[in-house]
Amino acid sequence: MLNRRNFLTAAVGVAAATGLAACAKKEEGGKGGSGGGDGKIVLGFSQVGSESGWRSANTTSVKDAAKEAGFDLKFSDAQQKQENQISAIRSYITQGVDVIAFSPVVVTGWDAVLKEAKAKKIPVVLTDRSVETSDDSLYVTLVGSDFTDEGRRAGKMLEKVLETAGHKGPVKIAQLEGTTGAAPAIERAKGFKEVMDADHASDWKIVVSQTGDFTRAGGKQVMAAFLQSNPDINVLFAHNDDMGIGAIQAIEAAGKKPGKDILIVTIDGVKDGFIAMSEGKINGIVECNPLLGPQLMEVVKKVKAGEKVERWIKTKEGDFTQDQAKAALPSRKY
Ligand code: GYE
Repeated sequence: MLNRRNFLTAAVGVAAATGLAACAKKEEGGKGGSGGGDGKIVLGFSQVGSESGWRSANTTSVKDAAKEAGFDLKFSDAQQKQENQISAIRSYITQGVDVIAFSPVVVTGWDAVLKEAKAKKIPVVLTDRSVETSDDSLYVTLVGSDFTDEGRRAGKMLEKVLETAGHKGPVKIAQLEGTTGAAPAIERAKGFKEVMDADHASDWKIVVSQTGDFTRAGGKQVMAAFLQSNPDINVLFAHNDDMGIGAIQAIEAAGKKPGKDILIVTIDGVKDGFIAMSEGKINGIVECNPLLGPQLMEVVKKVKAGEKVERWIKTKEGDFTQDQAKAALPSRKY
């Protein structure tokens, strides 16, 4: 927590200092004028949905930071549907906002709408999740986490968890994947597999893997099916806390003990994840920081002013084991 807060403060400080030093060039990054007519920066933001605790915290952070920065924020929730995000972005283009920011639900299929934004000279900032595009000029920067590294950290976390539990014998892993085609689902799986292939090719095996769409209901339903088809699973790696929490319900319903019969590693670090961990039901959590709002607003200001920004502004985060859960719980902000 402290690390993260220091990092954010430092990042904002650096951004502010750079902003003062550089003289604001209009025209270049944005449309030159402010779409609001009252001098406020108009930011169109298309959110993925409200699928998880992480997402709620992220939405609050974006809204609060936009208010704090004095922006006119146009916000829409795409309910995890790409077509909704595409129409939201189109409507921001039609309205002539200054900057568009969005957290893309999946990685592919954005080129057409991003080209429309570019044609209207509206800069696009990605936040949280990345896209795959043939044309790098279609977005300015990504403000978000390194999901591949989070997957690797989850692999390393599982090593610790197995050791603490004194686990012997084969490690039969069930993986609950995030939304199919989403950057965090692809990259977390990739990072985890890297660790597995490099150091545990003979003793770890992913026996089942399926999407739970980053939701509790999805996690519960898919885990129940996993337990039916593979009752010998002894580890669960869930791409987010919410699916892990849903899975805990399914594990208990099957008469097993989460955190004991099935060791659980998740990613995010939302309050409910920490509560489950302090109750011994989750064994390790890899943090993914949702409080991206302040960093995002700083970047939007710079982009609007035509200043150069880094291509990827990474988020700093930590890892937590059960013995740290109780101490960390009161200071969890989301
Ligand atoms: O881990 C999950 C959310 O994109 C990092 O999306 C985000 C992920 C997060 O639904 O809980």
